[in-house]
Amino acid sequence: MSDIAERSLHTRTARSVEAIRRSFVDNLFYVTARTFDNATTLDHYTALAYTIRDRLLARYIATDEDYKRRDVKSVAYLSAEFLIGPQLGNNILSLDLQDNVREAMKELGLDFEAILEAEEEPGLGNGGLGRLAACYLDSLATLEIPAIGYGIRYEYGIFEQAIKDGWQVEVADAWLRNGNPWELPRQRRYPVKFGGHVEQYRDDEGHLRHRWVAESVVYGIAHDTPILGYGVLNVNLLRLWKSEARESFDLHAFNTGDYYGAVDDMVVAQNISKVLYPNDEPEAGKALRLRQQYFFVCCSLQDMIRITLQARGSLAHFPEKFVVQLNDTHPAIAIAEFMRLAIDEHQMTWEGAWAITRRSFAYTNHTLLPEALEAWPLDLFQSILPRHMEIIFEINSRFLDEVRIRFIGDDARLARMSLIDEGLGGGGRRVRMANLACVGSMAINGVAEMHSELLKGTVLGDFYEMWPEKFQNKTNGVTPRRFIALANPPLAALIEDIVGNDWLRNLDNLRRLESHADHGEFQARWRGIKRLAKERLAEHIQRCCAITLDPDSLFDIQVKRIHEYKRQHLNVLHILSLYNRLKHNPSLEITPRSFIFGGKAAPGYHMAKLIIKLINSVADVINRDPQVSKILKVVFVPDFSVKTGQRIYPAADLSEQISTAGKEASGTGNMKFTMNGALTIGTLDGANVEIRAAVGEDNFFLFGKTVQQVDEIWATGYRPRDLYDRDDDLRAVIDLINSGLFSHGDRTLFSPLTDNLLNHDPFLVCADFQDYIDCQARVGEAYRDQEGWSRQSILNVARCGMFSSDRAIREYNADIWHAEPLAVKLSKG
Ligand code: NBG
Repeated sequence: MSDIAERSLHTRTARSVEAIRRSFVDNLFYVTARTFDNATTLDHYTALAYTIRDRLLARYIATDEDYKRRDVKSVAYLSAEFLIGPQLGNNILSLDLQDNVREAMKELGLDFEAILEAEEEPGLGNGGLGRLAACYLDSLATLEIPAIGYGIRYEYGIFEQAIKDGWQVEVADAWLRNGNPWELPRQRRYPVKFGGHVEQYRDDEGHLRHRWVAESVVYGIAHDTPILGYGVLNVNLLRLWKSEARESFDLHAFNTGDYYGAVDDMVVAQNISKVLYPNDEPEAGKALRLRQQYFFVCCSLQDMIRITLQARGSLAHFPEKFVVQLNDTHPAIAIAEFMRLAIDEHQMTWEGAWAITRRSFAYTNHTLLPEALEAWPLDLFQSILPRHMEIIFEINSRFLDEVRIRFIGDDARLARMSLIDEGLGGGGRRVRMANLACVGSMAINGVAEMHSELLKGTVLGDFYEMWPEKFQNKTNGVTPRRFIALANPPLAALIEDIVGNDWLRNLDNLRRLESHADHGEFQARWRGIKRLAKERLAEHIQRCCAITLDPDSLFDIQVKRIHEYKRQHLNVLHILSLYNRLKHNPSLEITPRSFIFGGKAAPGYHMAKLIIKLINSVADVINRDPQVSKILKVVFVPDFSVKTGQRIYPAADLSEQISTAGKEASGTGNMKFTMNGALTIGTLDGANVEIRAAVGEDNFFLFGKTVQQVDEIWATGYRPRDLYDRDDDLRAVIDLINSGLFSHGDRTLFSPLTDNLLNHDPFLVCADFQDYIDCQARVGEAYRDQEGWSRQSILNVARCGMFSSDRAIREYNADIWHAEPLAVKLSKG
């Protein structure tokens, strides 16, 4: 105790400007081996990062000790992705050291913003799913709920995107090349087996048991990143596993002279945590991906079991020590792995182990797209995880017996619910991971109201009929700490002026802004802040893309992964319709707009890459057109990430959330834009529905077919070409793309895209086109009334409280996890 007290005392004095300055200079010397004269901005970053890290360690250790002493139950959030973003600014915010650090850097004559900018973010996720996991860790810590995020320490995260000649080019993301001040490599390591076969034997009491004789073993080594709560002392853990060979090299092989064979083994083992798979491609059945999933799940469960045994002495107490949330199906193998560990290694009975499993696991589904539902080829699964295959067969046979009793004679249902897809439609037998997750979990949730409802009626409908009580909704949320306070300090300051200082922990307090929505003076300050953010983004775009934007124009922004269902091409068609109108009538009064895009396409997704090329080609023509470019500009900002996002969200006037109804599970970018005062143009899809309800129908630009109308269109037969024939605007823009204007005369470059729109149009771009164009005209009109627009913008922010991830986490905890919050104390602190 006195030990902690001493350390906390140390941190107290260490908070002064003077101490930060001294410690920074020390770290510059002792960590980076630089002096003030020859240090680069990156060195400054490293020195400051260590300075901040030193100041959070007392909290980190106190949390560990308090959690242990109080024998808490923890939430284990299992996720193949954590997109945590840059850490320095966030940790400074959580420690409430912003003013002092800024002052210390100023005294040293250093540019604090430039130092923050030097951080290379860990891109350990693809998009919304990974970022959601990071927001949830932030809220768990802030709400003082003991939690560990478990995942993979990919050596290479999501690729960096460069744009060459309008095309996306992928560059490997060597994010660790400058070191990583935030991670603490740990001694803790666990063995993970792969391949081989299973033997049966009788134990001393004569029970039949199974022994997995593996073909190879790798080790998982824990790397911990502290996750600080805001306004509290709790520091939770993000524990990521790095794969390594059993020994640095195999001594036996070495002694027999096979040095290179031993090196090979090492390389094979290290490959497991080498690189994150980009998503949005149909499941390719990649063996390495399955190994990654099993690898991190196996290490994580061994870690949880160790902690349980240490605290309680018996695995039977697991549900009192942990509740395990499966972030999509990527960690669903945990159900079978827990059974294996319990039965084979801890000698539990099947029934005992299954009862614990069903009390401990919960599953979040993040997509309705059938092609994104994971199903592993059975042969592959069998060869990598032979023991798990047996266990899954056993779970399945017991489960299907239950189904048979409930639904007598319903063979079609049995086939649909089976954990094994028998592959009768071709494609071979497969293991269905979503079914495994449903069968082994106590709770199943979707991520927005509409998505949760659709799940019950479609992909998980059979499971809903079997266990309606398991199904829940947990609408996504995002952390206002990062997406308002860090991303938009001037807005945060204005909010604080009006609503007081507790809003970052109680986002509903933003309601107090409502009464100011009509105040002229307040509106003017509001517009000033938006203007500032737009100028900042314009500077960034000037630097990265050499395109000049007018901060007075309407900033119309769509940033997210590039996917046909998200319909970036619908946005492009609107731009082209404006272009056509301006060309025909140069004196036409149109609200000046800057169209800003950003987002990565999966490397193997050709249509998405063609959409990027189209955006850039349209940008080229429009931005160079002396007449049109006075009114319209188009930009594709390369390498959209958490970091660039923090610059982009605050600058938006209009947020594009235009997915085909029924396709976007929730969306979270929509919430980040709303929090920063953008108005949304959107369909009734995902969380848009709830955003519209919260901010008010009058403050949201709605267009497009509803889910029901979409279903009807498909049921009655959809012929996009008829729309093309009938609708002059639509025909004009599609013809324009095919004219060669955007492809140096090549009329075929974009035909995969336009042919698809005319012949199939799987995401109903043509069907929603006219409604979208009309709605955009209303947007342009509304923007001309700056007072009216400001009022709506203020109301959007005032009413966005429910989209805080704190609300989401409170709901998860109340309805699923039941973990007791524990306020960490620094004695004497
Ligand atoms: C994504 C959905 C988004 C949702 C995030 C977070 C996957 C599989 N799903 O709509 O597409 O906001 O998950 O829930 O990445």
